[in-house]
Amino acid sequence: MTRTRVAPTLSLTEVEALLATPLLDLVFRAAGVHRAHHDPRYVQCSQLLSVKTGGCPEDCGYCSQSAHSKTPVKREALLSVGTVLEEARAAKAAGADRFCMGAAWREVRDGREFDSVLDMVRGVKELGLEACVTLGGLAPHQAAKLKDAGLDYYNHNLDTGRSHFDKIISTHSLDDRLQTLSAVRDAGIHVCSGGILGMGESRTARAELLHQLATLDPQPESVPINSLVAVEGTPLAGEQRIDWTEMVRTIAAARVLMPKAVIRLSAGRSEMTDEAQAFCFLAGANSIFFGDKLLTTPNPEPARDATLLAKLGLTAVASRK
Ligand code: SAM
Ligand code: DTB
Ligand code: SF4
Repeated sequence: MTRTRVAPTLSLTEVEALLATPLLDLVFRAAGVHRAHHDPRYVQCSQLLSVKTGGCPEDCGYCSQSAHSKTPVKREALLSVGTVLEEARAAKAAGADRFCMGAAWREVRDGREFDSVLDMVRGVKELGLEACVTLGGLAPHQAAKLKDAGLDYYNHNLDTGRSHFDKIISTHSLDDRLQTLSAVRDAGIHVCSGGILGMGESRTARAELLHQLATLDPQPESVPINSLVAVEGTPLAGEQRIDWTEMVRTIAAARVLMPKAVIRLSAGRSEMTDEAQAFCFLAGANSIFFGDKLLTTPNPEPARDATLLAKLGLTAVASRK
């Protein structure tokens, strides 16, 4: 695995200045960085599945699955390995190259359920897909078991900048999240970590998030940038949707700061126009969640995505010749 080392001197002020660059100058610069490090014709496509939905003890203010919020999402048991592998097969047939399984857990607990998740990872790998999981906090010995099962990526988002974190989540800290990322990294699993825009945060908080991600050493291999999907019953239900230019700006800055990472234009695409998404791809996004559902909320229809990619001359990684 090639690990990107960063200049240890990257300052928050520099990241703030980057984010404040006139939009078209920033996109132009980011597009150059993108083309220097990636083949811009390809888009990595991950399909998500919620393998354990709802009833989470954490109080993340954006989340439909928190037991602290009264949302339309019902608590469900862990899906069976067979059901999950059926979904993974369908995702592969539809053109996904990675299958990402999410659980509404605060943290992984050793036992039968974790053993089932390890079987899911093994099964996904046997299908010839990359495997990713997002299961909450993780201890080093659990990360080692996931690595042994063949896991490629662990997703654990920092969500927002340090100055805004405790306005959104009180039941765990940003440092808890960083500790899990260390366990993932030390086990030799690729790190997937990003955040959410549109939770009432300032530009400075967004700069803090990017600074924290870009100064991880090594940098994350995968960086999802989500736009809040405002869910009825959550504390952030009434939050105004973020302007599309802020999404483009943040993606462009992430691309400049983390040249080798794959940057994912993640949640929130259903509410974005094709034109705004095209701008995000130009600014350096080279990954999407694919399939008509994210974890509990809608994602664009696969046919709409296929049309958009074709119009832009982009190809899903799985169709790479
Ligand atoms: N429980 C685990 C955790 O929190 O890490 C894994 C599942 S959690 C749903 C995964 C990530 O999805 C969150 O960290 C957050 O960044 C993102 N997410 C959740 N709800 C969202 C929403 N309504 N809008 C945008 N992103 C969201
Ligand atoms: C990520 O950054 N975004 C995904 C994935 N990692 C796990 C989750 C998006 C969830 C959107 C809200 C939902 O569908 O519940
Ligand atoms: Fe949602 Fe994960 Fe927070 Fe639980 S820990 S409330 S599943 S984001």
